[in-house]
Amino acid sequence: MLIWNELDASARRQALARPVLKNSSALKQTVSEIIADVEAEGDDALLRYTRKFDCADLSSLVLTIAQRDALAAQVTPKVADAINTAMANIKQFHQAQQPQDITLTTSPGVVCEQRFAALDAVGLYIPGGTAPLPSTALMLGVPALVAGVNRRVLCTPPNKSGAIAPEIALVASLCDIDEIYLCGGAQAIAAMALGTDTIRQVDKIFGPGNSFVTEAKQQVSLRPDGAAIDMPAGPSEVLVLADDTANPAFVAADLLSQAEHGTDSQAILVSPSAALIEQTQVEVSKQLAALSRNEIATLAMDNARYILTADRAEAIAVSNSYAPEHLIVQLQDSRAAMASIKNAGSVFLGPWSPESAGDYASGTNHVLPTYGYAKNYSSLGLLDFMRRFTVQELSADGLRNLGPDIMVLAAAEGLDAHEKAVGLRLSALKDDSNV
Ligand code: HSO
Ligand code: ZN
Repeated sequence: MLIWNELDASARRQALARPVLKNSSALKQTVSEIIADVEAEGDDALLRYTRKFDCADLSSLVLTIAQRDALAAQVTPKVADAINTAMANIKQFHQAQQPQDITLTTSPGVVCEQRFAALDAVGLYIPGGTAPLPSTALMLGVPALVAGVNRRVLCTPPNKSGAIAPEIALVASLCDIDEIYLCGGAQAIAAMALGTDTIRQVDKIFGPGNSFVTEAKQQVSLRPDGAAIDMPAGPSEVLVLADDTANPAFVAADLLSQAEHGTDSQAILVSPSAALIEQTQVEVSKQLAALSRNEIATLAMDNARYILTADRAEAIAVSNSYAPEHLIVQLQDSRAAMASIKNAGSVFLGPWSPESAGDYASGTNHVLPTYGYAKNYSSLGLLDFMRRFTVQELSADGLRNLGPDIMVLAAAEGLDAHEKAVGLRLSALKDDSNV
């Protein structure tokens, strides 16, 4: 247990430090070679890397709609029902985020508009690996559908026999995704960003992944001929704010649900109650033993931090400076704490709001800013699948009124053509007073 009051500035920084990201020069080099190979050889490179990394010898990268639906039909009715329930909630919450266009007359005869349009083509990356996550497919597929994105492309690595998890196939079918490619890793990101014969280029790439995927997203996003990305990524994290009114078993379970994601997951408990911290530690060891991903969770919990603060206000201040991806608040009157909570990707209020609710089914998105980016990035939502642009229209009177000021500003910047573009029109208006 760390006692916040006894730590100096550097020990406090250390206590809230994130793990160093694996972005060595070797990783950067490997990823840039993969991207270059995909650019030069297209589908051949994709098939070769899929043989090498996924041990799948594919004749085609495409999962057809018939194959998608045959896989989807294997999902048990119980799981299919739960997927449908989750989807309905996620759909409702993202539909409610539909933005309103603005039309405003800023000065007489000068109309300014702000409009929103869906992106034309998006790439949704769903990792494979030890735990393929159909919930992530929902978190990306639903807002893309609701936003009205024209081309929704899903890339996910195949298993050795060239198939994907039936649950992912079901989500793809529910989200009406008909472009599915059996392709993962940096090579999938390169293909979606740059295009190959089979996989046409997209405008923006979404979704989590391992260090290769994350690095590839960074690299393609820096290329003018590449694609935009959703947000920078780091390991998943949770911070629980709890006092002695909290149930230690609930707190422990929330910390562990983060820990089981990966060995680099961050789990932090900040509390003004030493007793709650001690009871939670006992609960953690008890619950840890029973988890099927016990090894992963144990390694992650080795880096867990338990921080004792002087009071509730200091606990909230610690959380704000860490800026967690997930913030779970189990304080007396958790709702009241919202007034001072500033930085968090997603907040879970009160004893009955486990992170799992937002991970799967309540309706909020589980793609969230990690690694301190909750200070300056937002949680994923409908607007990330849209772009915002403006329109303006000036009437003759509008230009008559505003034109002289525009000309003064253009002259002050020494930009003659700008000045003329107004001046010529004003002269034309003088010549033709009927306009
Ligand atoms: N907690 C993860 C999302 C997830 N959890 C998927 C379970 N499945 C990152 O927000
Ligand atoms: Zn989770």
